[in-house]
Amino acid sequence: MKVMILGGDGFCGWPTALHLSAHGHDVLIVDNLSRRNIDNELEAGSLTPIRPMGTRLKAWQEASGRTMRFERLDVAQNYHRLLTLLLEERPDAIVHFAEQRAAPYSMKSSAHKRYTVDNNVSATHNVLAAIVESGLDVHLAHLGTMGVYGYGTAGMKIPEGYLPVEVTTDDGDKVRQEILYPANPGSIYHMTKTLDQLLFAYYAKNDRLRITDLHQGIVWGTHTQETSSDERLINRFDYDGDYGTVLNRFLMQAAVGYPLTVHGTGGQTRAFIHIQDTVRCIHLALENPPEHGERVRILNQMTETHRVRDLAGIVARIAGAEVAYVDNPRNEDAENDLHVKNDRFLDLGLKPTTLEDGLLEEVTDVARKYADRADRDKIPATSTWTRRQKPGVPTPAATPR
Ligand code: NAD
Ligand code: USQ
Repeated sequence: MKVMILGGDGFCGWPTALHLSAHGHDVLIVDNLSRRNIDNELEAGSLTPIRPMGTRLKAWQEASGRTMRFERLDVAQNYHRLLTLLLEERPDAIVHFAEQRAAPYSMKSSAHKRYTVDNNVSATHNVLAAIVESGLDVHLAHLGTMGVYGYGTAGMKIPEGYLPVEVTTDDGDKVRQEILYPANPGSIYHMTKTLDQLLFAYYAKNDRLRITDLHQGIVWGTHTQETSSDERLINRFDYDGDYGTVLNRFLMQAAVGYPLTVHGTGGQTRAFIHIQDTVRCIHLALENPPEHGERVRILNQMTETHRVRDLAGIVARIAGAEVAYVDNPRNEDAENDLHVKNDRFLDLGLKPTTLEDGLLEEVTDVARKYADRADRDKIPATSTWTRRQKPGVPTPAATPR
C-alpha cells in the first residue's frame, strides 16, 4: 500500500511511518516541521535527541534497507501543493496527524487559540477537499482524541463514536437512531477535534469518502520496535509544561528528581495507550478500511483508564519520587470516572500493552539516560485556562502531601 503520512515527523507520526515501512508499505512523510519550530518558540525541546529528517531517513535506510521519502509542506496553507502531490503520488491511504496537538499550548493566548483553530481545521478541510478534487479513491485515517467525548460517563461505557437514541415523533411513535456522541471539548485544541468530526461526517455523506477517525487516549512511552533499532531513529519525548503529557512527565520528573506535578486532587481519570499500540492500531485501521457510502468509522484507540493520582502513586513507588499536589492550571472536573468501549480494535486482533512496572521502568531509563538534557524551568505547566486558574508550580508547601 502507498501511504502518505501527514505529520510524520511527530511523536506518533514518526514511529508510525517506520512501522508501516517495516511492514513493506511505501511511505511518504509530509510535515511542515512546525512542531520543531514551536520548540524554538517555547525554548523547550525533546528530552531525547531527535535527529533532523534527513538523518532519520538515512538511518532508516541503513538499518532496514528500506526507503521513505519526505516532502516539507504546510497542509493547512499550501492547498495546491497538497493537491498536486496527491495527483503525482496517488496514495492508497493517508494518515492525518498534522495538527497542533497540545491543549495547554492552545490555551496560552488568543494568538495560540487562533493558530490552533486555523491550523487544525484548515489542515483537515484541505485534505478532504483535495481528496475530492483529485478524484482518487483514498482511505483517510485521522487521529482524533478521546477528549471529543469529554471525560464523563452517563452510567455507561463511552461508545465508539455513535450514541443510540430513541426519540418520540409527533405521532407518538418511537424512532431509534444513532447520533454522533455529544461533543464536550475541554480545551481549544480538543474543540478543533470536534470540528474535524463534523467535516468528516459531511464528506463521508456527500462525497462518499472512506474515513476512519481514531479517538485516541493519552499516548505514553517513547520506543517502538523500530525506533529502538538505531539511536538516530529515536522518537521525541516531550516533558515541558505545554507538550509533555501526564504519564511521560511523571516518569521524566521521577528520573530527574523533580516532585510529580499532580494537578488539583489528581482525581481526573483519563484513557491511555502505549506508543507501540498506537502504531499497531493505525496499521490495523489501514488494513480494515470502511466501504464507500459507509458513515465515518470511529474507533476508540485506547487500552486502559487510570486516575492521575494513582499514576503518580505508581511512579512514586517504582522510582522513589515525591508527589506535589499543585494548583490545577486547567478548567476541568476535579474528579471523574471514565469507562470506554474499545471492542473494535480488540476484535481486529489488538493485544494491548498494559501499564506494567517493567515498561514504566523502561521509560524512566530513557528519561535517566537523557536527564542532562532536561531544563527544569520548563517543567511547570504555566498555561492557564482562565484568569481564575493559577499555574501548576510546585511550592515547598505543596510537597509532599
Ligand atoms: P506532534 O506535535 O508530535 O506531531 C504532529 C506533527 O504534525 C508535527 O511533526 C508537526 O510539525 C506536524 N504538523 C502540524 N501542523 C501541520 C501542518 N499544518 N502541515 C504539516 N504538518 C503539520 O503530535 P503527536 O503527539 O504526534 O500527535 C499526532 C496526532 O495524534 C495529533 O493530531 C494529535 O491530536 C493526536 N493525538 C495525540 C495524542 C498524544 O498523546 N500524543 C493522543 C491522542 C491523539
Ligand atoms: N496533568 C497533571 N499533571 C501534569 C500534567 C497533566 O495532573 O503534570 C493532568 C491534566 O490536568 C489532565 C490530565 O493530567 O487532567 C491529562 O493531561 P495531559 O496533558 O496528559 O493530556 P491532554 O491535555 O488531555 O492531551 C493529551 C494529548 C492530546 C490528546 C489527549 C488525549 O496532548 O493530543 O488528544 O491527550 S485525551 O486526554 O484522551 O483527550
